Amino acid sequence: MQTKINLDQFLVNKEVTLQTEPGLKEIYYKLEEATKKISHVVNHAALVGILGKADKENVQGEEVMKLDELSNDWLIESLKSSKYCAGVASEEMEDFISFDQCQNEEAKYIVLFDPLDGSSNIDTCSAIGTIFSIYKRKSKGELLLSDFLQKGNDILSAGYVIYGSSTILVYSMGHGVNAFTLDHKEGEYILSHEKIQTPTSSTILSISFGYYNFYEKRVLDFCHWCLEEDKATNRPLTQRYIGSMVADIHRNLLKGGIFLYPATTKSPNGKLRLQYECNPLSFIQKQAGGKYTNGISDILEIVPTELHQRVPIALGSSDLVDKYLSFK
Ligand code: AHM
Ligand code: MG
Repeated sequence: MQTKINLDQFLVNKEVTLQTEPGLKEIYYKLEEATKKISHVVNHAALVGILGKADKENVQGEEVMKLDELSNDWLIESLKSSKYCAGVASEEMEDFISFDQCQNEEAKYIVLFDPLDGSSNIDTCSAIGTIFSIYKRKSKGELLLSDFLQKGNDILSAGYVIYGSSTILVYSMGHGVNAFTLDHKEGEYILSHEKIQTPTSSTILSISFGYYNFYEKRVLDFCHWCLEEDKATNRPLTQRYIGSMVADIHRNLLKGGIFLYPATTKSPNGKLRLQYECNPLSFIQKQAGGKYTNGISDILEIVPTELHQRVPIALGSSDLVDKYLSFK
């Protein structure tokens, strides 16, 4: 039988980035700790009375679920206990948090996260996830807002944990994408997908047609192209849209496809957040050989001007992203 490699062993033995950034190892231990707890509670949510709404709205006026809050608290608690983590910013909080240790030289890293993406699926047992990215802070002493407004290309490491039929942690430190499946019995993330590469061509289209009447012409033209019949290019494409970005992206990462959350006439910047969702997932997609765009430029080159910035996004297999960009 093949020897099992857990995430901690993989990081120590295979992750070259740790040679220059050894503190990242501990940040990952903390992310593992928190996401294992989230995974457990997501699996038992109905039994421990934490399904449903928390009876408040987040900074963006969206409904907060009880599990959103709990996941947020656990990530903060775990990361706060690392001397290497200076502070965090979360999709669920208006401002970033500076930890006491931010005054110390060792506290080199900051972490941005969406604690539980796809919240609207929590109560119906569909896949949801935690998305994270780690940056090196630029300041010394007190943390500054500018530490959290770095462009995606400054990411040191990013990834996500999908809580689906399995719990899987997918990450990259800029040298490819690897995935680890949580062995619930052992309580360890075990290497299950090494060096993931997104197929360059695919037949999966992931977009919400609920906004059909609000998309710009270019998006509609692309969708119409996807739905045309053409055997040579395997069209029409199959439509798959869960409404949980992590789940849609994870499927497309492995099988190929294109995921779009474009601008609409009602939301000219789309819905998804640059720092918490689009940057980390574009980083992963790039590392897996796929493409990503806001329709005009390179998402990872956008310098954020605020903590909760939104951006339209299309990402996935390179042939489909190129095709999308060919429509004007
Ligand atoms: P959330 O972070 O509040 O869960 O919102 C983000 C989610 C994404 O996971 C998903 O792609 C999108 O919202 C779905 O939105 P819509 O219901 O408008 O299609
Ligand atoms: Mg989200």
